[in-house]
Amino acid sequence: MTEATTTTTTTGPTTGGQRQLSVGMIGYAFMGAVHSHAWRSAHRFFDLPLQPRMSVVCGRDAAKVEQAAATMGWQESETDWRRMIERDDVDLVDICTPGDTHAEMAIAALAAGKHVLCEKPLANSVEEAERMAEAAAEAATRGVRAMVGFTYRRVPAIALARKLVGDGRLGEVRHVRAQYLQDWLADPSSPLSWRLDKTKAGSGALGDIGAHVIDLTQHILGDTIGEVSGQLETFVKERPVATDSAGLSATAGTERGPVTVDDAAVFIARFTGGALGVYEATRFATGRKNAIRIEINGSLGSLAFDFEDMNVLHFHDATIDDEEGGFRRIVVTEPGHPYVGAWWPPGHGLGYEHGFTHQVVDLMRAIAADTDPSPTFADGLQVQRVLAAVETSSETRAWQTITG
Ligand code: SOE
Repeated sequence: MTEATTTTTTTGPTTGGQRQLSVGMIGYAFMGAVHSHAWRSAHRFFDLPLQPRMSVVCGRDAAKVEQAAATMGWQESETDWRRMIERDDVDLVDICTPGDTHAEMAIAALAAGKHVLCEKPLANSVEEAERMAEAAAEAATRGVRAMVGFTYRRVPAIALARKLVGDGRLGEVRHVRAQYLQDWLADPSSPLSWRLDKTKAGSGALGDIGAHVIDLTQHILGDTIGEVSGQLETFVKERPVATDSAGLSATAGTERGPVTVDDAAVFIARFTGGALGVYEATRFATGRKNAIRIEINGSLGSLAFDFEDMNVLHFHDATIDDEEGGFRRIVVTEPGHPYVGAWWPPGHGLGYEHGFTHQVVDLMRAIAADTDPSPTFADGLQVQRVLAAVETSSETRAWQTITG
């Protein structure tokens, strides 16, 4: 591991009395675009202790990354991430690259005294995630902070769900039902892009989208999964190799190659606090585009959420008379709802990109307050352990306990 070279508390020069946080981002495809939007918009809507400065975006192709810098609002572009993390005008490194690069980049950035925001899942293996969590814990002693991008925690309806559970409105939680359903791979002629390559992505639907619902349900409950029993399946074993890809779109070539990750993952779980969980993650649910569905049943009530109707949370209060009971549709667009007051007048609703803005807002506030942002790399490691346990369970056809 690289020696820690810098002791730092952020940040660069001040603008109008406000400290600046200079950001360097690695990767500029789908996640890079939505992260750029977040860095661009955060200070326009939220009162922040730090002023983000979009210093530099990094990618391997000089012409493409220069174009991305111009389109997405970065001041400069760079082709060497190692050079980028050493720059004086970079206080925070935002990692938006495939999982096989996360450990090396994040550990190097933390050692160089740079705060880190790293896309999910934290890593491609438990071993990498352990090294990252260790590096983050050490960096925190120098005031250097690290966050993993489980963005959906910052959807207002999800934040409200966590609050209701935390306030005891559901009583004792007994059932957790969670699905992440997409269909962008259901067509067998869809090209083989990096998300279908285990060496790059670590796993398929399990890590790419299953990781989100694992994190979300643990976050809402304030509890962790203790054991799992699961099955993975690869329905389409071979696809045309992509000649080019951008975000989720790719161009198919004539050559064919093997799919080395799961297309779908299902598992059952036991939470340490006693709740039972049923999980499903698939990119083959025809007609479902980005359906993150969570239902939680407790002794005093239930909650239900679907990202395809993301400004709504359904709540059943089991303490009121049956005659007046049933799920109530809470429209989460009011100023008192988490994050909402910073945006539009009541009732106007938010979209996919807002969760990313809330993520950088919370990250900047934590950095300025010299506290760990949430979710930490330790939280990312815990999710990684659940992913690994589901994979092992699928191979061994046996229950796996989450240890560590
Ligand atoms: C593709 O399945 C993907 O872009 C994921 O990688 C993201 O994490 C998810 O939020 C949307 O879908």
